[in-house]
Amino acid sequence: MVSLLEAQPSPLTLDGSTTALLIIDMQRDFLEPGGFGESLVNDVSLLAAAVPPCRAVLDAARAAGLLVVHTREGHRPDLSDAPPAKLERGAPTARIGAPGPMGRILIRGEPGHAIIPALTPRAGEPVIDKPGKGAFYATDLADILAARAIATLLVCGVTTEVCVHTTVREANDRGYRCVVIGDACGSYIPEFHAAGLAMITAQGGLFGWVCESAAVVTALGRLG
Ligand code: TIU
Repeated sequence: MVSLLEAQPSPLTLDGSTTALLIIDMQRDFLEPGGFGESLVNDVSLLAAAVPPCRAVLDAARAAGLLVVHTREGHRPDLSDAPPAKLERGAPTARIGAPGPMGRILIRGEPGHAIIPALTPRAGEPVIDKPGKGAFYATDLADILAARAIATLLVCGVTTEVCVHTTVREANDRGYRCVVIGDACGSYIPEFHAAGLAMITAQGGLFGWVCESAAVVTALGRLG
């Protein structure tokens, strides 16, 4: 069944059988104090506004029977998959792998690496552990999407201009129709959030479409 989604720069049709919801890095390490986001000297409370819209589209996607894929950014405990160039960059208050209140920062299996409780994956929903910013790099995401013949990605999560954008750029080059759910994304830097969304729709849809979570809920409701 097909439904029309209101979006910028134009509406587009959604086929529930070939559309997936991709939720990027809604992890405690980015959204809660004491994690990686705060170690980079960010105000993590700026990301909180994205949680209810993410929850709304997650509920709608589950009800419509869409494939839901979650991602987590993080590294192996021995840091063997963390390039020195990533570890040494910037001036964080605590580096990747350092101990923090939610365990070692950005390390798989630590409490801070987990997806926030409001968006906990259900059994059967793939969770992609990624060492980079893009969700396709060094993961089996492309295989999972191909196995379900997914052509359209509804993308949300954090942060807009970093892991969401990198993933959308990767997906765009791989031929996916990418729809970024603007209010279900968030950034520590509000002007980067706005610019990131503007870049998606510029020039007639350079990387795809941008829409509101309410529009996704409406469109998916017609599929269910
Ligand atoms: N998930 C993600 O976006 N990783 C980041 O490091 N984002 C920042 O904004 N720093």
